[in-house]
Amino acid sequence: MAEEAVLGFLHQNDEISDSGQFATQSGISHDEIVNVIKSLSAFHFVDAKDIKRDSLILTDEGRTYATAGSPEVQLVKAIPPEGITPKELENKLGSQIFKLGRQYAIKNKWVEMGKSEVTKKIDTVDDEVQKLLMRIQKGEVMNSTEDAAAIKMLKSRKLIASQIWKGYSVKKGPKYARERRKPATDLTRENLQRDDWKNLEFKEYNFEAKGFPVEGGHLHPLLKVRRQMQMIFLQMGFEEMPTNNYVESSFWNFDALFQPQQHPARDSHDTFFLKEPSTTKTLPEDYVARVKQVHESGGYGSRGYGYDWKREEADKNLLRTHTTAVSSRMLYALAQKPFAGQRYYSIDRVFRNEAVDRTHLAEFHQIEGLICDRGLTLGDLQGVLQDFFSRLGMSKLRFKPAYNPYTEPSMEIFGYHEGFKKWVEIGNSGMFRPEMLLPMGLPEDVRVIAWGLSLERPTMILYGIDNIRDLFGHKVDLGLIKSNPICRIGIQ
Ligand code: FB9
Repeated sequence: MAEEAVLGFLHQNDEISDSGQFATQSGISHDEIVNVIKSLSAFHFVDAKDIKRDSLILTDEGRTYATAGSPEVQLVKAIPPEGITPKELENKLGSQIFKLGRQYAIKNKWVEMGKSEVTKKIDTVDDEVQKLLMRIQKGEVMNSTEDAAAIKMLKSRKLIASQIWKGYSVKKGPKYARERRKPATDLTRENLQRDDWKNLEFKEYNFEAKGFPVEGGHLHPLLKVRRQMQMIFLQMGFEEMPTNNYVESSFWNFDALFQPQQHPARDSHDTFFLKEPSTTKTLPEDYVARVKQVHESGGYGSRGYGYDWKREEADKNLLRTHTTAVSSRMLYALAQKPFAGQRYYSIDRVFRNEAVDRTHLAEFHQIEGLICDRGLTLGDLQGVLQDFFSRLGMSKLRFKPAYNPYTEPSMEIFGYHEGFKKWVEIGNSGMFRPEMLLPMGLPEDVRVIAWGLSLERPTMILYGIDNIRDLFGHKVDLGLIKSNPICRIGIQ
């Protein structure tokens, strides 16, 4: 109906100068007119130009007084000729109307507000405020000077507010027609058979239109970076270690790594111990004896820790706290064969009973690399770290002495992040202690250099994710999974 009205009007007239007045005249809501103008102009049936003007609208309170009358007039009308007590009057009007009404009725000298009695000084009163509100409600133009004062007063009483009124002036467009026929969106067999395609209006082809989003699987960013890390290790000649056992014995997770049984990491504040199965079934007894030995009294040039090592402590099952537990198994297995150098890596979940915060969850993915060979040095470790991290786009490294129970010397690794313009801690590393390697049966001159980092930190940095909870766990943001970049090479 609005479309016929607009196209019809333009058939007789050159222009609709003001869509607002046109709406009032044609008794159609301005919003409906505006929607039609927008759609007709989209198809070039009309040319529409914005027109704006400052308009006044009633606030909620203003709208109530436009119907019920201003509070001061309501108050006067509620006072019987013989007067009334303030309490009764307030009950009649309600406290808001009573308070506002009293304020303005007194100001207008319409009432005598005694402590115990309220009387009115006038019989009839004209509700100027209500009249003004209704004129504004009807959209009447109010630009006279006395109107200006009234508008100022109504604004100060927060009964009206200014609002930019947006409308259009409309002229015929290049595609103007008395009536819009739905443009054909397809040339069908019927059109050809009926031969009516000649006078069909075809809808313009929108080559910019986005196709339907192709739903498909989405790799979690963690798995993309895992793949990236895996590729780097494989390109550097490393072999992946089997990490498919989250449950580990304290022996391989701690004792084999020469981590003493009273080390703080070994109590349930840091480690998830298992209630069922609480203890491990089998351990290589001869090797266990050597581990007991080295913990208690040393050997291999070490004086050990000199404490009473307990088998039952080593038997306790736990959720592994690091994939270094897998490294100890693999190095022990390597020692049972004629020695050959080996490069191993692991990327899998580890569990730590830690406080959860923006960058820490109770589980994360540890990445570990190790090289086991004769005569390796700390320089070799720094060299392989340089190689590894430069393939991740971090070529400026710094090493800070650190301590791990199972490596000596140990180094924290820092990389300079060009984007953040700061040094970031990107991992930890060291040379496994002889007290760990020799009881396994590895030859004297075999050294093992190793390092570790997390998968979550680089992924958060690469994908600009601030809170680890958006990345991993039950609060993961699926939108992020679906809309993250295909892949991000290099850190920068
Ligand atoms: O991942 C870490 N940081 C990091 C790594 C990479 C990165 O971007 C990459 C270049 C693309 C950005 C940041 N960290 C290790 C450093 C910190 O985040 C640290 O606060 C948190 N660490 C975890 C442990 O938290 C308790 C990260 C995790 C970590 C730490 C040490 C090891 C493994 C993981 C190790 C080891 C190790 C040492 C010696 C021998 C064998 C293994």
